Formats: sequence, C-alpha cells, structure tokens
Amino acid sequence: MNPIVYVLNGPNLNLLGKRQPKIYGSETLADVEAECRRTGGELGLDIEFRQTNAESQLIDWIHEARERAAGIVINPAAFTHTSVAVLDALNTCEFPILEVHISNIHQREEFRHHSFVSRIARGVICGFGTQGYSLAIQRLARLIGSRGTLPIERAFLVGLIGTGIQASRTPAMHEKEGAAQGLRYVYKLIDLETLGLGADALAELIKAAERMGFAGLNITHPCKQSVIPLLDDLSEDARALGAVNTVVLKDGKRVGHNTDWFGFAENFKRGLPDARRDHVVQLGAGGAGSAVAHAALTCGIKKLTIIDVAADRAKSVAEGLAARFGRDRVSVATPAEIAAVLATADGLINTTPIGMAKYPGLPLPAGLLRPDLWVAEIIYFPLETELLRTARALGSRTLDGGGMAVFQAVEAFRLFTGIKPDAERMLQHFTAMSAN
Ligand code: CA2
Repeated sequence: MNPIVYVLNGPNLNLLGKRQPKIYGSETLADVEAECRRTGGELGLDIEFRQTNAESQLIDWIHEARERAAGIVINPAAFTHTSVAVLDALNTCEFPILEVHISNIHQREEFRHHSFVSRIARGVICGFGTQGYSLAIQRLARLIGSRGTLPIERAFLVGLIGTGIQASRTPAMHEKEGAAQGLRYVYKLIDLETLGLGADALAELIKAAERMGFAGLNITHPCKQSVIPLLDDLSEDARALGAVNTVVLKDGKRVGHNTDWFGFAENFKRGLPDARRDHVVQLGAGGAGSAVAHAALTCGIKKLTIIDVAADRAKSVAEGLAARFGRDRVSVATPAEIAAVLATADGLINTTPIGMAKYPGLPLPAGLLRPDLWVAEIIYFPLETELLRTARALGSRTLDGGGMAVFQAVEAFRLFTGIKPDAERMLQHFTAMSAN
C-alpha cells in the first residue's frame, strides 16, 4: 500500500483559473489536482486532494489525515494569515507538513506576510505558481521515503562488530525503536567469528562500513580498545576509559564514544536509587569493568574496591580512576582478601563473565553474601544469574544487567541518528524479548 498524502486547500481556491489570473494564473483547481495526482503516482504516493471554504471542514480533514496520512501539503489560503485553529490542528500531526502558496505572499499586502502555519511547516513554497504543489509533493516523498526515493535524514544503516555476537539483543532494540520513530533503520551484525576473521580485520571492516554509508558502529569484545587508533577523535568519556563501544561515522570522520558507562549509571540510578553507597566491591576489571567502575563513582559511590584475578588489570583500572576521581575513592584487593573487604561493603557489582550462559556459576563463595548487601550484575543473558538468584533468596536487593544493555543502546541510538529515542519503549521491548 502506498503512503497517503493529503493536499488540502483553503477558501476561494475553488475559483482558481476563473478570477485574478495575474496573481494566481490560468490553471483551474482541477488542473492542479490532476498534476498532483500525476506527481504522486510517479513517486508511489496516494493523493487525497481536497478544497473547502470552511475553517471547520479544513480542521476536520487535518484530523482525518492525522490518522491516515504520511504527510500533508497545505495551501490554507486566507486562513494562513488568520487561523490559530488550523495551526493547532496541524500541530497534532507527527508527520511532515509542507505549506504552499501560489503567489509570493511577501510581495503582497503586509497582512499576507505573516503565516501561522509556517510555525509548524517543515518547509514553505511560495511564488512558484501552481507548480509549487508538485514541488512540495516531491519534497514530501523524499522526507517520508516513498518508493523510488531515499528519505532525507531518515535512513540509517548501522552495525555491531565483535566476536560471538549472534545472540545480541541490540539489533532488535535499535531496529524496533527506529521503526517506531518512522525511520528506515537497519542494524547489521558483523560477527568476526562467523566471518572467520580475527580482530586485525577491524580496520578493513570500518573502512568498508564507511564506504557503504553506515551512520555508525557499535564495537564490542575483543575490539573496544584496539579500535581507538583507527579513530579521528574520542569523546571525553571514551578517552578517560580507554575503551570505545560506539563509533559515529559522519562527514568522513570517525568519532569514538563510550555508552557502556552511561548504560550502567542509568540502570543503577533507576534500579537502586536509594541504595547505600559508602563502600562497594566490584569484581572484574576487564573492558566492561572499567566503564562500570567509572559509572559507579559518577553515581556517587564513595569508595570502590576492585578485585580481579589479574592483579595488574585491577591496578591499572584503579590508577585511571584515582586520577579522575581521587586516590581516596578507589582501592584494589586480591581475590584472597574478598571476605575481608566485603565485610564492610554496602554493595557488590559483578563485571566478570561468571554467571553468563557460557560461564555458569558464582563469581564468589555464596557464603559471603548477606541480606543487607545489594548486588548488581551487568550480565543480561540470562537476566537472572546464579548470583542474583542466590542474593534474592537471601532477601538482598538486586539489579540485573538488562537496564545496562538497554541504556547503552539508547545512548548509541541517539549518537547514530541525532534523534532522542524513547527509553521507556526500548526498555519495554527488551523486557518483552527477554520474557520469550
Ligand atoms: O498564494 C496563495 O496560494 C494564497 O494562499 C492564496 C490565498 C491568499 O489569501 C493567500 O494570501 C495566498 C487566496 C486564495 C484565493 O484564490 C483565488 C483564486 C482565484 C481567484 C480568486 C481567489
């Protein structure tokens, strides 16, 4: 089915071609209608062409279009200059509206220079005679992306580069939100494992994505660090963290961002808003670990103790954090010291892979958990890890990794498109997918 475009005409335009040809030309409204249908037909649009002398009728048609149409081309005629009611009706429409005037209203009487409708119109054509209507239809076709045209700023091709990413929920989250925003949005998985490629193929893949017009890429394990030398610039957060999970490709430039830390911070603020945060223990100092630790300190955790089986990894993450947040807010402990550090902790964050479907189990002895120790995860597959299950059974407050997965995608979507996504809708979609 073709998208429907309403072409609406206001008072006295039924007289077109019959009076004042010097101003409005000799074509009749029927001629204009035929031309609009011809242009619409070529562009794969169904045209609803209407004219009325009554303000209320025009408003009713705008309401009707609101439910059925993909856009409106409107010549409100004299209502242009008088009708707040027509403006209000148009304001309820979420699709593009283009305003057309046959004559050049700015060359005419002062009272025709102001248009209420221009406040809402995506564009205005005036003084092109009746040709203005078909020009507006052509423009609308590009804005909404009808057959044979590419929607301007509304088509996005993006992807994820990483290894073993087939089960990722990120493509579905992005694509569904893109569709809900009326975009053409395609999210491709570029899985090094399925392609039989190593991490050294990254440069070649980014170049290819750039050439094929990708708006951006998410980057995951094992490329979050190795992507950095391939970029032109980094956001402040990505630079501080030394890790990039989102690359925006625009105007021949590659800019790296880190939305992982934002994902954890947002999830934490929502899920455990009033949790005590004097001292928290974090397990794991890998790629995700450094972003989560950054988020934790940004969210007001006063002191963070980092534990990793690789002592040098914990030390280097802690040093970076200490430089940004202050020495007194970060420390490192060994796995052997875990019982002692947890004894004084309010919360525990697991950023190790233990608990993932691939690595089942607990990242610490169950006996170290207590009801007054909150527990946060970043794993989202499964949503309920053994750690969360054990902690919940004890009565602890817990936070699963679903929110982090959603909010990193929310922020990446915004960076790729420049359009603010509906975070609640993305969260709901993720929850529905996880329930299946
Ligand atoms: O130039 C335009 O398209 C206008 O919207 C036409 C309106 C006028 O009030 C606007 O300022 C500009 C008037 C439409 C009247 O149409 C007639 C056509 C032929 C003969 C008499 C009126």
